[in-house]
Amino acid sequence: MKSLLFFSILLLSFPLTALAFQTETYGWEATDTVLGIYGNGIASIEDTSPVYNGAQSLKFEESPLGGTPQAYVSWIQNLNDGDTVAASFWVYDDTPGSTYPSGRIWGHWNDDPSDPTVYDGTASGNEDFSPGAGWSLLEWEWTVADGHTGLMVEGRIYSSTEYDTIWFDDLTIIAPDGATILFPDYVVSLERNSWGAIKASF
Ligand SMILES: [Ca+2]
Repeated sequence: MKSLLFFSILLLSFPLTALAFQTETYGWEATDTVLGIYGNGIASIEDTSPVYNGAQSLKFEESPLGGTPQAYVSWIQNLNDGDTVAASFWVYDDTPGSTYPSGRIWGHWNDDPSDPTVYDGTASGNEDFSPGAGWSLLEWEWTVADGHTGLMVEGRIYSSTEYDTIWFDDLTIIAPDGATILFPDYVVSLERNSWGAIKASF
């Protein structure tokens, strides 16, 4: 009995460091679209169709045609080497196979917590395009290295015709507890996560 009690205490005293992750989601149910855009992308709220979940999604179209427009959908800050960040979102693409438009999940480093336009190099991502049978899930996991502290998650559109359009919904981010996860409504997230640190950086 004594040894059982000791064993129970031993189990309870192990910190759950391996599980110290936070999960946050964003579904474009309010008015905020993106944290920023690179290239010829136009972001707006879709309130009719297609919507994956809830009443709204993010509509992302390309105009004029050129380059690979990127919608900045989440910014994860306060990262350290060895941290892992996982992101996923649903993409609506109804042109099957390799026919454009197609979506992709990608990322780049931004280590300046006060400026969402800073680019500190590619973080790569999932090489797969959305398959084009309607809604599909794209996901990727990054491991932080080389002293980077901020990761910007991109929703990309690959397009062949002006006004090609894809839609995003139900974004999920899983990051270490110590990180700050920012969504397009980031002022609210900042207040919730680390208002003091944010006030210091703006
Ligand atoms: Ca939604």
